[in-house]
Amino acid sequence: MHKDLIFKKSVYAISELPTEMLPEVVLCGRSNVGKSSFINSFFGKKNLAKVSSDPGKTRSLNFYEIDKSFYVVDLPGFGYAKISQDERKRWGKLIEDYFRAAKSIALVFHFIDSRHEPMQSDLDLYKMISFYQLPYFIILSKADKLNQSQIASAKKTVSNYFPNFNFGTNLFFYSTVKGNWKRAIEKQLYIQLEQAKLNSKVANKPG
Ligand SMILES: Nc1nc2c(ncn2[C@@H]2O[C@H](COP(=O)(O)OP(=O)(O)OP(=O)(O)O)[C@@H](O)[C@H]2O)c(=O)[nH]1
Ligand SMILES: [Mg+2]
Repeated sequence: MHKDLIFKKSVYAISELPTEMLPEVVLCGRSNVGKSSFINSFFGKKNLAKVSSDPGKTRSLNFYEIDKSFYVVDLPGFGYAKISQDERKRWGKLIEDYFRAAKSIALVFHFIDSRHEPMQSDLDLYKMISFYQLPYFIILSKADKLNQSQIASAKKTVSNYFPNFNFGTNLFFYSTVKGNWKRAIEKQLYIQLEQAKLNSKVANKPG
């Protein structure tokens, strides 16, 4: 399905954002939840994004270009204990500055490890991004680690925290190991990208 996947650039300061405008699909969430793994698995290119068993692997905003038609932006994960206070502040600021500066975010993917309850930092992230009123998906990652009854209880838990989200529309399970959850995300992703294109055509219409 995806033919052309390239790593575009790493951004360490807002002044370095790509100048070429494409719709952006932003991946955010706590460290180690599987954001970078998602890129490799979902877009079917091994080792495109750097993944590690050490949390805190992604330290910049990493832009990947998909089929010359949109960017996937891999953000550094938060909540990683072993980084310095200064570095944590710098990441937090970089992420907030990015949301403020970005002009073409089409969709936000917020990853939460399906084995754990959403944490305060997840709620804080949601609150921060909600301000921008962007299309927003929650991805419950590593679902291969759950059995059927754990899946059911994860569904209940997350619905308590995020009552205005619906499974199959903007709330999904995902696994890099089992492929059965991919299709639903893919479908909604392309709906949102089409919508973003339409919106930008309306916004750029002369007169
Ligand atoms: N079993 C299983 N393991 C996964 C899955 N997704 C990611 N992992 C593992 O989880 C670990 C962290 O994955 P990353 O993709 O590096 O996580 P990240 O969210 O990018 O982490 P940061 O860069 O620190 O923010 C790696 O060891 C992955 O192999 C999944 O769906 N199932
Ligand atoms: Mg990462």
